[in-house]
Amino acid sequence: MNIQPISPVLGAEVSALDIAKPLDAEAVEMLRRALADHCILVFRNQSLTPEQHIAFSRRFGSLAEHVLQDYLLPGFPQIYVISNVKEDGKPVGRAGAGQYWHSDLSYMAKPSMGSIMYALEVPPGRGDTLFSNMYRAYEALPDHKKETLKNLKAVHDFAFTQKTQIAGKGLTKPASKETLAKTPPVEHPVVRTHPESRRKALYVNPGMTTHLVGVAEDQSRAMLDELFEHAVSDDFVCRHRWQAGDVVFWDNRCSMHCAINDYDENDRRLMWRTTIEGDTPF
Ligand SMILES: O=C(O)CCC(=O)C(=O)O
Repeated sequence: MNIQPISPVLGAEVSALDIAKPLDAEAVEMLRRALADHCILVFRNQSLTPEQHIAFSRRFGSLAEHVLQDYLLPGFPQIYVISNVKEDGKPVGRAGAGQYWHSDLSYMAKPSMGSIMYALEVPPGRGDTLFSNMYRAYEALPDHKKETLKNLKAVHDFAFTQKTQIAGKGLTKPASKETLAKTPPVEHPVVRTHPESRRKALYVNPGMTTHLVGVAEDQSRAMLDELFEHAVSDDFVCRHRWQAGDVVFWDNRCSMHCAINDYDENDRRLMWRTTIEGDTPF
């Protein structure tokens, strides 16, 4: 396989590798290392069955079932379907998912380490996904800000995501009381250390982080807004233009992402995503 950076900001393309086939331990180790270094890995021209997508994903950890159970692929609860496609009038997946900056499952005590998205149908030139490099966002902060953030924790809350990003948009069914009960607010360090690269990364996101622990409300809001704006500045962001057959593996420990909704309901966009479980951030 070849692994080449695709932009000065983040991301590497992995070529000459068919991920539908079983991988040896050495290949898995190379991919793991490249992911921790580049934040996202792109594999082009892949063709995967659900079983192959799951088998590839499992080489990197156990798979989580998404908390929004209505959008799992029938027979394959490890695959979360993101799509605007309707069959017989019924949505085949979740429309409009992730159209705000976030890091997957940051509202869980053990958030996801990475997610692997496979594009089956893509509206040409539309429906891109933005990724930001949270190592770089952290590293670019002035020393006094790094010092202020050093021991701070932030609260991440799925109920907040539901209220601010999901409710009222008419695309996703509201989360049930049971789902909300399974996802109480959690606290994570504002700056986390990547367990594999040992680099520090900012770990707050506008879609799921509500406030800083022990900081007055207005100050917390101002500090978070400043960090969010900083983290999505051009210096840290890269745009992935999907083609059918692309697989993008993103590392949730050192990146955020945001899906762009610039297509309409007649443009078919169909993506499958597996979600790899992670550890408690430190
Ligand atoms: O559909 C996309 O491009 C990304 C959706 C998303 O944000 C996610 O799967 O977490």
